[in-house]
Amino acid sequence: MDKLSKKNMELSRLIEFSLMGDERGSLVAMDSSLGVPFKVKRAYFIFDTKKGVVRGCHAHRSLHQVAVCVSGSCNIILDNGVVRENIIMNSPIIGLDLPPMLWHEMNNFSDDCILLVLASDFYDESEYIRSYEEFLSCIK
Ligand code: T46
Repeated sequence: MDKLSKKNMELSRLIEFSLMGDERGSLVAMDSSLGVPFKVKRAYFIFDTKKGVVRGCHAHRSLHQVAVCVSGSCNIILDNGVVRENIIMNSPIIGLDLPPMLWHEMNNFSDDCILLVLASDFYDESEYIRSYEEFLSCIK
């Protein structure tokens, strides 16, 4: 695949996890043997996001993540510098792959939204690209 076709392909890669349930309720497990494309070193979740807030607005140099909206809904916008794609996150069994060097923004959080994120490494602020101009020059 040449560079141009790669840049124009669909950006979102969704991972469907298995829903395990019984009469007591539901359970979803996530690890590298169940669809997460890396060994999970860190997990965090975003909740209680105020109305109108936009989060994210960065890319990661080498961090790989998977986001799952385990409650409520929100939008995640993916941007590779050429294509922008808006993904509606509203299922606790669907993970969105967030590979390195993919700009992402989150908005339109419902009051009950809990966005769980699994990450391939520990938190490191120097690993973030928080300027869109810098992101564009890095992916050239
Ligand atoms: C991402 C999207 C989806 C920590 O101290 N440790 C952590 O593991 C994380 C993730 C954040 N923080 C601190 C850094 C900031 O002071 O928590 C504060 C909020 O982080 P940030 O403004 O980066 O949050 P978001 O929602 O813009 O971005 C987060 C993740 O940081 C980011 O990696 O991909 O969610």
